[in-house]
Amino acid sequence: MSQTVTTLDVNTAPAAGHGTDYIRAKSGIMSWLTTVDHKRIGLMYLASTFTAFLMGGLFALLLRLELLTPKTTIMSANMYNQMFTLHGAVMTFLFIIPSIPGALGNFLLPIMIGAKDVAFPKLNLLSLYLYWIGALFTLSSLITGGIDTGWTFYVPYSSTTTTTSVLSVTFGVFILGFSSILTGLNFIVSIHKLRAPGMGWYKMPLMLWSLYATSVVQILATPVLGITLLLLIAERAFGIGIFDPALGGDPVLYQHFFWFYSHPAVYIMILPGMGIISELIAVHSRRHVFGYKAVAFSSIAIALVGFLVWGHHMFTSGQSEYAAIIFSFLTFIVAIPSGVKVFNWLATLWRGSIAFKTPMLYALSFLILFSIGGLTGIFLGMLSVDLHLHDTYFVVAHFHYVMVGGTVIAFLGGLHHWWPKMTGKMYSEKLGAISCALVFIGFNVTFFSQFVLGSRGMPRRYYNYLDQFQPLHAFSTVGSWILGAGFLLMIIYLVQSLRSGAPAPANPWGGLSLEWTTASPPITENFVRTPVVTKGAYDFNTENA
Ligand code: HEM
Ligand SMILES: [Cu+2]
Repeated sequence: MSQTVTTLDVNTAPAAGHGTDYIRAKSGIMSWLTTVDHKRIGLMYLASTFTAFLMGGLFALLLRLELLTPKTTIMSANMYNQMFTLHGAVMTFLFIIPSIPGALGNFLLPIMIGAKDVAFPKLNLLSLYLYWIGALFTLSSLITGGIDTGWTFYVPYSSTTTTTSVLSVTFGVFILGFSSILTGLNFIVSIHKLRAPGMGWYKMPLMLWSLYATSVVQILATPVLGITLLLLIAERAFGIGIFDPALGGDPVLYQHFFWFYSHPAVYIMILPGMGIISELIAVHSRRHVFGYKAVAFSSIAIALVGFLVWGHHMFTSGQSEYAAIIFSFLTFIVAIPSGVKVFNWLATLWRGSIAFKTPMLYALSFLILFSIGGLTGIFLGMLSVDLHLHDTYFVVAHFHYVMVGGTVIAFLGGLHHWWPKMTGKMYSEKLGAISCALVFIGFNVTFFSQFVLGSRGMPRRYYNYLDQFQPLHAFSTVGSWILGAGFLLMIIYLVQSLRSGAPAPANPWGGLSLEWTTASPPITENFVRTPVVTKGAYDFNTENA
């Protein structure tokens, strides 16, 4: 059963005149580098962002290895500063922001709305090229002396003091911003203009509402980061005196500009993940999502209220008490729409016929880890508590629970859910479950211990530390090895799946949204003819009745 009035098969079997699947339709590297097919662009984003993840992950393992002992273990203090800066910058700007919209979003969005491609296919390819150019500038610092400012590039250290490669890295991030804006633009116009006949807004999969909300933030917030980085570059290159107190500037102004983007940016990171979770929970429990409209509009609410809380990163910057109280209050407010999602996902699972396939295991892991991340965010939103926890490992643990426990886990769940559709291959469910368990256990061992470290006063970004913190640091480091083993096992069985996996059927999980009506992998044009939508994406009840 599906959203179309026609039977499932009509849109899967390539009819006469239609090419083979999008992977084999054309061959040769140039057919990829010049493609405007959203699916191919999605796959290239997947390969690029996953490479960035592996690079950032390697830096993380080296950081954790250094933290195994309170004194020098494997690297110098300078190297440590450079390593966490690049880890944070690579993971944030090259992996987590572009990964879900660029890879899964590009592959899925046109198919989910019943279209052949996004609204501006050439702009879509340009967004990928801008990503690659931005990545080259950012990573060139690996051979030009590194960067040691922290991923936030705070002034005046970044503008006047450090001798590391601030200009090339910040220029790289500046370019990456345009890649993000173009992706958002394409998604908003495609959703408004290219939905198949019959697909009203409330018939859209919730993944699309999340991508829509993400795109709004990408378009509205990213220009602020662009301007901030241009001013930093001008300050460093020409000493224009906008941030440097010695020249009449204000370094705290930089923090306002930076976080006015970077807090909404955490929603660019988490909203797409939340969209994936709605899909996984509905399909693998065969239940209509509880409170569809509430879940849909909570994405929009998160995107908008998320613009009002940036000051909670600056409670210790000397901002006025009134500003701090308002930012603290608004931070509690922004937690409400996230809570709505979590409770609606739980209500959806209730009495569902849950299939514990790998995607669902990741979805259940997300529910636990994201809740811990979200709740500890409320701790940090509390003025009196944050004064003690700011810049400690409690903060490091909090954002890893939200960004790794949330977004990365959702990304992996989505990757396993749509892998058969993207590649035409099945993977080993047994190895999938083992790897998910290793990731879940390794992650909690690595980062839960850091909540304890932070609450006992262990500062972040410290190369050496007091002996009393060593047992927990060592425990955390061992956790990072288990986490690394889980990711490694996943790479092994997914590569194996590409080489010798069983061919995937069009609809391995029994989903009802449009991507499951196409072939696995889909033909270049996606559909033999434009589908007509008569039912919602989660009408499992109707199907059962
Ligand atoms: C996958 C396993 C990961 C491990 C083991 C890990 C570990 C670490 C460690 C040890 C630090 C440095 C702490 C300090 O000295 O202050 C750090 C910082 C950071 N990590 Fe991760 N991380 C991981 C994944 C991620 C991911 C996926 C992101 C995604 C955005 C991320 C973003 C950051 C950021 C932004 C910082 C702060 C860097 C700074 O202080 O400038 N990490 N991480
Ligand atoms: Cu924030």
